[in-house]
Amino acid sequence: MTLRILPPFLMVMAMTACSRADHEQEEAASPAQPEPAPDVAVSAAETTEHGGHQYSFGQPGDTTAATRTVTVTGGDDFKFHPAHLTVKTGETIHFSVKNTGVLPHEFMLGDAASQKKHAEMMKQMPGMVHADPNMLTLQPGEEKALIWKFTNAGKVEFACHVPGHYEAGMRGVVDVAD
Ligand SMILES: [Cu+2]
Repeated sequence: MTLRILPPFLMVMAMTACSRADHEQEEAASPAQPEPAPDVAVSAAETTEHGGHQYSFGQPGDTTAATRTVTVTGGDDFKFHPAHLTVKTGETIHFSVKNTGVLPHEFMLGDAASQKKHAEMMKQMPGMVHADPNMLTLQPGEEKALIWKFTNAGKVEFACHVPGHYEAGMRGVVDVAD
């Protein structure tokens, strides 16, 4: 694999240059068995993930491609309403998320691994404000939109990682059906 000898910043450029269609084909061909990557590719993948480019559970959606709007509320009862949602693979959802409480809350979409990673980060830096396309930080009364395209069948979670909220039950599930 010739990319292996490139320094990480060139790997990032090479990876971000891939077209959307390429990614979809790769994911469709081998959703569960990613090739073991050499160390340099792993660090490049993390860089692109932090840059908001690649996610294992879908991708930032285009507003005009949204097939429906789903209103989700979250409040100081530490629950999301609704807490369960079913979508089809390939569907783009416009989430309209409202914080109905007097405390700040989050709405973060992610697979189990990314939820865990973010929860640990929030414990270390509770005041941290995020600008990733898979999540919203909502002040009391605030309402924001998040557009997401679900590209892989399986379960995606949504959660609030303000310390203590997830443990209190502030989470939900999106079932992505074939
Ligand atoms: Cu919360």
